[in-house]
Amino acid sequence: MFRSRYLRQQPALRPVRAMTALLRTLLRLAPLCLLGACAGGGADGARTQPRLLRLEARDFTFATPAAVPAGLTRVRLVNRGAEWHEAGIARLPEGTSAEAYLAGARAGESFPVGAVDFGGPGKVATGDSSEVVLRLAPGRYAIVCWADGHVKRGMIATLIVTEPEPGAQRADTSAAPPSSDAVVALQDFRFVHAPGAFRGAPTVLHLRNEGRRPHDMTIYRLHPGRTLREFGAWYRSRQGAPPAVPAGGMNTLAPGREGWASLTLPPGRYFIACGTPEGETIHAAMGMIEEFEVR
Ligand SMILES: [Cu+2]
Repeated sequence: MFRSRYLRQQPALRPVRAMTALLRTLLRLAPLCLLGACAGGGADGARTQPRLLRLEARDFTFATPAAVPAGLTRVRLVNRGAEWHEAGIARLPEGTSAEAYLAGARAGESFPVGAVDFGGPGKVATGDSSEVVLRLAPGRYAIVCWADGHVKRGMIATLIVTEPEPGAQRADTSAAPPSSDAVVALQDFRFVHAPGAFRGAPTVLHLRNEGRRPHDMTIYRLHPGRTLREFGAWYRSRQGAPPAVPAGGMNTLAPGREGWASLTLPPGRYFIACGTPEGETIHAAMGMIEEFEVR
């Protein structure tokens, strides 16, 4: 999540239609499961999918349910806006509110009200979506888009995570974390993972913040022939079309927190970057950035 002062306005981008098409196909094939109906628990007691929390981003609002039960949750962000959007899920300390978070963000704070960053779906372009699995504890949360400082324009929503209902408890406890294909450790200040963790086939990455600072992992796909250096130049100047497009990832995780990101990356050149702020800079500028190729 590139926060507040680091990014300015971005031009509208072409949708990533391939991923949207894939999503549509999946929705046709298994509408009930993807709509969360499978979270009620299998008759045979088998592990079930975590329940789905669907967030829709527009310029500059979130559509979200008011409340969801605690437990493992698939959080899907669908970007219906023209801008790049993301969804950070931050647990608000007792006695604070999304309004207080917003006031802090507008006052220039990078980590308002001492909220705990629980992760969230990484940044995607218009028409695209991204999905993560998180373990949500009961409490009051803010859903925030820090991309280009959108939160300051009011792109924030409240989500209440309730104690699981007695009847639903079994479903929550029987939902297992996704089996992951690779672990990506977020350390101060680098990504640590096995070679080949990022690949073209559908992949679940288990992200763990092993550092002492909050971290995120935003994925960008470079347009053919474009380079990370060119992206850096564009990032500073904001002149012309961006040389890369965001492709999801994991929003900011507080130290010790974890989550799972579901990815299907078309072939191409990519980089991952941590946009979490550190003083006047961001972790990407401190070396927490890595380029790779998906074949
Ligand atoms: Cu970081």
